Amino acid sequence: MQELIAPALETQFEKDVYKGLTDYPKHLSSQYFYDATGDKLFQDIMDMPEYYLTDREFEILSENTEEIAQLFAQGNASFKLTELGAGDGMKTKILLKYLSENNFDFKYQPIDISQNALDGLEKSLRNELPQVLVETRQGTYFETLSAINAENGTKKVILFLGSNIGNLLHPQAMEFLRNIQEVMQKEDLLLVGFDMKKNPQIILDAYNDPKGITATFNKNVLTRINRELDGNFNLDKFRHWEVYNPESGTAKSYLVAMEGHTVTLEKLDLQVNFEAWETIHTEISQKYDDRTIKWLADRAGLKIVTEFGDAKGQYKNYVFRR
Ligand code: AVI
Repeated sequence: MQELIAPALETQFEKDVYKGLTDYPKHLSSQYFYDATGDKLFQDIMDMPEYYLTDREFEILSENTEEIAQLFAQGNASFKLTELGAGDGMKTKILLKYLSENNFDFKYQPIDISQNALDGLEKSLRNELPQVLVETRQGTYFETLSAINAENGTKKVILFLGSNIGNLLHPQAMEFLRNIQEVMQKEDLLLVGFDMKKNPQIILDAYNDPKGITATFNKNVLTRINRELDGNFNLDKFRHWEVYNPESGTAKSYLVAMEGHTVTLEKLDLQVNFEAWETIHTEISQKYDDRTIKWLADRAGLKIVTEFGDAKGQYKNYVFRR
């Protein structure tokens, strides 16, 4: 039996897990994949040959570094480069290196939900690019919008790379872009990485690798619940399952219960029943086409400045202004 009276839930994590596991169908947010283990697993995913997204964006930023840098600095001597969901900053370092070697006047503000990722990034930048001024900030995208706006008067260039926007449903993505648009001034720019629709098999393979790294990443949310909420999820009782709808462009990740069983989360005073084959929806990874990007931008009040694509036409970086 599921507990019907909600106990006092303190953190957002507790509230979201409680809601997600008492809703039908069940769901958990992919933002909770990212603890120290999740960060490492995502690094491993980015290194997998099947996960083409990282290489494609790396290619775009490497091939167009000078043009992008000139665009950032246009009309202004100095700017603040804010990166939402910076992670390990691996691709951003291409831009940071060029900007610092060519004496552009800028400050780098990486924002990430994971303090662990930010610490690693700050340390690596101190070693690799010590002349870059870095000011990290921990928080969710929505929490940190105020940080973007902190220094009025300085040109803002906002980066949202790695197809992170794809982890938001269209209404959330629209709201998110609109919130950014609202803190942008006329000369500010927003550079966003979009994973484009393509052969559906390529997409499925990227989220369903044979070594099971993505499966472990998906299940990490259960490990985290076990650790932080005194849970007793048995990971072997769940299977990672990926579906991709080529019409909507939505890839969805699920954890499927392989047998009926009950899980207890002591900290939430909650027992969760799973029927055999019941699902927990954990992530969406949206794929785009130009038409959908234009539609999103219009609704968010953003204008397209330019776009950059990779040679295979698999991925695009769009630049927007308000
Ligand atoms: C972070 N994000 C853009 C990744 C994606 O492609 O949706 C997370 C990921 N999930 C499974 N593999 C990678």
